[in-house]
Amino acid sequence: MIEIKNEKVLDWVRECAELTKPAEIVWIDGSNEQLEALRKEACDTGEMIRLNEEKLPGCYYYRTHPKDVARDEKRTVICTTYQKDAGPTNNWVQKDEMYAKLRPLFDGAMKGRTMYAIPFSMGRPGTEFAKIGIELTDSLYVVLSMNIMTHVGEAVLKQLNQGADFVKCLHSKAQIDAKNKYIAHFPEDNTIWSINSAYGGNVLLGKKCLALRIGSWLGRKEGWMAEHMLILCIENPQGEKKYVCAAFPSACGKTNLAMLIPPKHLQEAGYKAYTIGDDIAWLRIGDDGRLYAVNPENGFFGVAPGTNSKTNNNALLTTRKNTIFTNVCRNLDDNTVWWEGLDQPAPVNGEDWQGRPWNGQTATEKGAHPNSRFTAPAENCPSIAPEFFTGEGVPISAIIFGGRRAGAEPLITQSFDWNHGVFMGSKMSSETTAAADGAVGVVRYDPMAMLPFCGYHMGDYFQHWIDMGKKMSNPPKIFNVNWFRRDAEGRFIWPGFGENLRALLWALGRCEGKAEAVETPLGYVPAAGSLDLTGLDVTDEEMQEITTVDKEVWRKELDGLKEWYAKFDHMPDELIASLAKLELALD
Ligand code: OXD
Ligand code: MN
Repeated sequence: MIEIKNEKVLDWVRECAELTKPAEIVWIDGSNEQLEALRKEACDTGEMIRLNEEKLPGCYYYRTHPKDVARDEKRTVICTTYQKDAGPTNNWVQKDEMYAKLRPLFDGAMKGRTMYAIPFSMGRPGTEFAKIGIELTDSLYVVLSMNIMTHVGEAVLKQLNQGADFVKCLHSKAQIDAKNKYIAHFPEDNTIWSINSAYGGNVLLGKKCLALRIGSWLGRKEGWMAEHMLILCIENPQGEKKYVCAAFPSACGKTNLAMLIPPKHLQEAGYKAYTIGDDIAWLRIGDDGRLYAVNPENGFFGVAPGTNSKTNNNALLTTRKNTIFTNVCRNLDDNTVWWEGLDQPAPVNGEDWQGRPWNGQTATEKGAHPNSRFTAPAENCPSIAPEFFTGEGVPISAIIFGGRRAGAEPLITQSFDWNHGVFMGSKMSSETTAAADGAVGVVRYDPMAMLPFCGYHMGDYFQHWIDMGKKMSNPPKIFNVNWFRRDAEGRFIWPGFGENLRALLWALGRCEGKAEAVETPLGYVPAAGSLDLTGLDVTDEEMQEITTVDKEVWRKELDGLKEWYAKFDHMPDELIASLAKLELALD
């Protein structure tokens, strides 16, 4: 391995080792040899289980503590000098106070353990978009997962030796003590400290912590954007490629949309779809005044339950090798994995996500945790785009916002312009899911799907969006979608999954000034007949229901929206004006 010579790096690692007192320090260089030895070690200690080598080559099973199975938003904190910088939607603790509180918890936390030092890059090392981090951790699961999710290897080590700056990420699973769990961000110091958790979203510090919370802070400072968005490429029958970004709250179908398979008649017509990213987009303005996006990650940390050959065959195929499964159900007969919704019979001789004997025929409880996950290399994905491998940005034609709402929001709405699109994003709301601790199914505002991930004051975040719009001569068009409308019986009206491409093609049609639309108080919705419905089992009345704006419903929504806006001590004038305009249009 290349020896690290960067004094700043060495000083910081020494300081963290003095605090956490590990038995030894091991540097991770991402080589296969080293990783293979660590995988073996993880299996020897029982931390991980090697799965069936023929059916799932290179795959491993891992289980977290039963109370440590999701992102913990109550324990996620933004620590700045002044509260005004964290804003009203983040948990805030004064940064010096937080260091003082965390130091005793980290003191000796790695005693008798190995501290692994993982230099990693978000974004391909050396590209314009990339940022380097170093994660220090006492968890082999973190080491092996970071090697899937980020770019680890010699290129990063070389950059560090050339003096590259880095985000300082310190993690200790400590005692997995829920009372002392913290995921603390110090954006002023480019620092993240996470303790007493082993769940991916809390401990794979390159992902939510660096790429979104610290990333959004850096983006504002440096003039770019870090967003909770998938990136999808759609190729038309003429071979023209168009790129869209889409923001949905956690566990609302971003991975499914990112890997969508076009409906048969569109495939036959020559449409293709390719995946660039499923969770995070970093966006910069190009010299041509357009917005360009990269996926800073190198793998997918996807929700397993519900993934099957019909809902997302590409995701399923992605997980067939070199994947780590967390908190799913294990089939003891053939040492494979299973989860609810998989198109395979449940095991009769299984172990549930907590390691208890589980028989799919008699079980009354779920075999896999609803937020059980797969951690899989992006290169496994059959639909991965060649653009993913270059790390150069792709030009974005459309930005799609969306939430999980049984009513109110139409299937698809186009904003009047960029600023109105920012307003659309600011009023996004969704029913909560199992991806975060807490009640599931409660409607909450989740602007741009960034409520749990924005590292600073959201009023300033909206202003940053407005300011970015001013700098672009050719900004993407902005849309809002809702795949989750339900009828009186509670059934989903829109079929979703691959069929969502129909709505995206309408959006791309709008970008080219082709598709017909009708103006409503919320924006433009598809005119009757403008959305391709070939072969769909949705009646005209149902289409009418999901593409119109119910003023009565929206007057009630408006009350909630005003309350939401009142939370902020400052909001861009442009958004206040959009809110007033909506109120007027609903009268
Ligand atoms: C995720 C999340 O894991 O949003 O991507 O929680
Ligand atoms: Mn996410």
